[in-house]
Amino acid sequence: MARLVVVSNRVPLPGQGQRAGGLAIVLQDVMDSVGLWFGWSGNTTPEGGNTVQTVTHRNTEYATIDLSEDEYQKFYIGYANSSLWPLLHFRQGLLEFRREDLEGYRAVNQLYSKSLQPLLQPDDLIWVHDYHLIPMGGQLRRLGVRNRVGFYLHIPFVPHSVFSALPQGDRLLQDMCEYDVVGFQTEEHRADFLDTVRQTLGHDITGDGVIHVPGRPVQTIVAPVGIDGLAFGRQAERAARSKNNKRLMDSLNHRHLMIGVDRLDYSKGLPNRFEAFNRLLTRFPEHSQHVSYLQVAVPSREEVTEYAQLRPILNRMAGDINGRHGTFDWVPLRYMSQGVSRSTLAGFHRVSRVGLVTPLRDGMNLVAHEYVAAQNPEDPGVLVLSRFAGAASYLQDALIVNPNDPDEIAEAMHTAFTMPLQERRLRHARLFESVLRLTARSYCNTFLNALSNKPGG
Ligand code: GDG
Repeated sequence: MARLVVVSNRVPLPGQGQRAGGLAIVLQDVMDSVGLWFGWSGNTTPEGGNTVQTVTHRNTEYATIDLSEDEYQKFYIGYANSSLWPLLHFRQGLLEFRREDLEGYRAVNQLYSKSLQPLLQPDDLIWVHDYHLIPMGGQLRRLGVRNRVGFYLHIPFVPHSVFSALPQGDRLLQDMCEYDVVGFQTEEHRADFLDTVRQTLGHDITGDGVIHVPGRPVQTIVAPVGIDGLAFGRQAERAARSKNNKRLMDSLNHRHLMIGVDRLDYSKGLPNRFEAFNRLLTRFPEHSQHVSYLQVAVPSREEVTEYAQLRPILNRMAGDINGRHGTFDWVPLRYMSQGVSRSTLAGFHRVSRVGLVTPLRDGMNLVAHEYVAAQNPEDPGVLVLSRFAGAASYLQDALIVNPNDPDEIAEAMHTAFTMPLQERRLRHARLFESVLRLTARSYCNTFLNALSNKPGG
């Protein structure tokens, strides 16, 4: 069997503990199939990426390079997270572009490619992940790599009219067309990509999603990410009996809990969600004193201006909501900007009557899957889900909302808190079926079948 080589911006080294972030969560469930995982160590050093460090753990070899501070700033903070991330989340107004960042991005990709190339074996299947590393496919080819190379985009793709705001965007599209297979979370993302390629590069595209780049086909596929729902459910059941859960339940004093778990990222729509909670308590005062909302928001990418600016906004809103609605024995909004362990989160999901997943845009959003998987099927909670999360294409029995309208979210919160048990069970049963269909394993199989050119892939 061919060895699988995974390339991602950050490599979660064994023993480093878990960080919030979807890509690592998905791949952790299929680690037994990964032969080599290559990427950045997460360290910046004065000499940058001159040496590759390797460590082997349970049949997987982890190979990492460091970056210099200058490389990190231009590549990661600059182009990847100040140009591509906002643009591909439809936030053209937040897009910052500097040519030196673009050149830094390409240079770091070249560094990755040159460092990876000597580690490759002729039969390896190479799977490159996410927007940080788009140029790698073409760069590896130019270094003489003849292996099958695939690329997967974890975040949305945008319509042509939005994409065209990106200076030199045509180069990026050409880079994406250097891969053998390009994968997306939803049909909509793939369709927007194909339309953008057609309009920008003029390639022929056939109904099976193949782009006919002169001389070579590029297969595009939809391969939605997922989690091991059964395992997460078991973890939640165990965690619900833990000391932390007992403390949480005691503190709730028989009130219903509503939960949100997100990286602190402007794409997750947190200010609108806080405002929606404010409106719930104002417009539906019957919930006053009877519900508590717990928001876990782990800080992320704090060196990017927009991320740093979000934190004080949420702090202020949380203070306003608690000042306005709270009483001496009830804090309506519990807002934590620190991480919580995965098993503790699982237990918290299980006892929450409402799960809030209301990003303004999201490739998929695994928290939606986790919330559903954690529920007790006999007495399940209700998922409130943004129509602009990729997850909404697959979890249609959630209460689907437009995340731009705090009133609509507030109404969905009210519906969720007052939903009869029978309807909760029915919706949960259907949602859980979908969660079980979309596993991390099925995601990998779909992608790797296409990459190894197997029929049905
Ligand atoms: C990208 C795309 C796509 C969150 N807080 C804590 C914590 N988390 C975990 C969640 C979940 C993961 O992090 C976040 O995954 P998401 O999918 O929700 O979002 P992104 O990080 O933006 O991921 C996204 C994903 O890639 C995969 O393709 O779904 O659309 O943006 O698992 O539970 N985990 C722990 N403590 C926390 O405080 N342990």
